[in-house]
Amino acid sequence: MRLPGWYWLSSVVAVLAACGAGAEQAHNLTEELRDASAQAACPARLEGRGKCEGSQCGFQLTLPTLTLQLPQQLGNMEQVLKEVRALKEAVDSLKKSCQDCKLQADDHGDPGGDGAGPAGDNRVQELESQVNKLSSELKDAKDELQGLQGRLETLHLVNMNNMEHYVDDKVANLTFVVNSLDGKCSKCPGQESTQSQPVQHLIYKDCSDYYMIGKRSSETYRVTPDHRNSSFLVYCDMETMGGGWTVLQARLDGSTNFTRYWKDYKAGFGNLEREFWLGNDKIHLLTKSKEMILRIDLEDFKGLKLYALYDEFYVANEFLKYRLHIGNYNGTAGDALRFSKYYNHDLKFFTTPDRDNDRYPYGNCGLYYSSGWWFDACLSANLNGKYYHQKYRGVRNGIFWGTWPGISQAQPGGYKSSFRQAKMMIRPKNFKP
Ligand SMILES: [Ca+2]
Repeated sequence: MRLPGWYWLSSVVAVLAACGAGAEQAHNLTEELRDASAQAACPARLEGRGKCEGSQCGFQLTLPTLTLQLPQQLGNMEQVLKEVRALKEAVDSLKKSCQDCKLQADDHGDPGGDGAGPAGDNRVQELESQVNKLSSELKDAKDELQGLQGRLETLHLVNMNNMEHYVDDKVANLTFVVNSLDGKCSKCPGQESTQSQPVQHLIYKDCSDYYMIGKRSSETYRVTPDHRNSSFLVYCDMETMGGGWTVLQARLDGSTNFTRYWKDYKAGFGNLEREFWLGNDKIHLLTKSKEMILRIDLEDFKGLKLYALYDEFYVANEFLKYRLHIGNYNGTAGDALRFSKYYNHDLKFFTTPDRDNDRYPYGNCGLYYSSGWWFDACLSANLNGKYYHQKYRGVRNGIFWGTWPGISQAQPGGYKSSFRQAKMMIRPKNFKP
């Protein structure tokens, strides 16, 4: 930048003034300024420029090398500047590589990973919608799978029952053939010794078979309802309504505790001559062997005796949780097993205090009512309840038959009726006494 003439001149004058000479003096004493001592005192020199005349003459000022004393902090300036330069280079390089990246991404049709642009937003939305779609498809597939699983279970149960019936039919046919051959052989020549013996069934499947060979005494007999399983003892009622009954359960005096776990109800417990539960595995084999009817006999402490008859009775195996199947009701005690839409023991699984297969979602009916039974949610009948010797209060966990005369009039919290006797027994449907 060029300074104005007046500024330049005034500066020179100021320098000379600092050296102890006036302006006029400087103008007139040019020669004296050349003096060495003067030079040492003031290193700046002012001299004329070549040959000239009067006021046209120019002057030349010579200044020594300028050395400024700066604050110490300014010494770091150079280092700072270096760093700033390095930073700038780094920024430039980053900027360039960024641009390269963007160009490369554009080449590949990918708007880049920052997702900040509208293209990025679209991509995210697209991905989101795809994820939502997949999630909904997954849910549909899961529902479908559950449906299929349910159908599979139903099919499995149906097939199991069909197979059981098929095998049973075959075994029944074979037993019939064997029995008839046995009868024929006893008449064969050379078999005189056996001819004198009465023709007997090879297998007594239940009490009705003993009745058929003339047994009329009510007592225990050995039966083999299924040749693939071992035989076992049962109590036969040969008197009630023509006889031939295989007794499954009996309550007489409270001598046997019926508050028991699954394994006891499975195997059976008690005394066959008194109070007992025959056992779910045995009941299953007996009802699988032949088409059975069920008779229930009840007596209260007033001496009232009533009965219920079901023209079908089948108990499934343990795998199917001893599910109950009952047919049409007939009798005097009322159809308490199929009391209503909400209290129906037909087609229910067996539940014990340690095995909850009932339809009550908030707890175990077997635990609450102290017994093993085909509980619904929970009961309109329970012949395995506690044996009370008289009416009782509290939880209705005694022997119970919901259609018993007067029983529905019981007040909540009031006294509950109890039963002196209960008995469950079965007989083949086609039995003719
Ligand atoms: Ca339950």
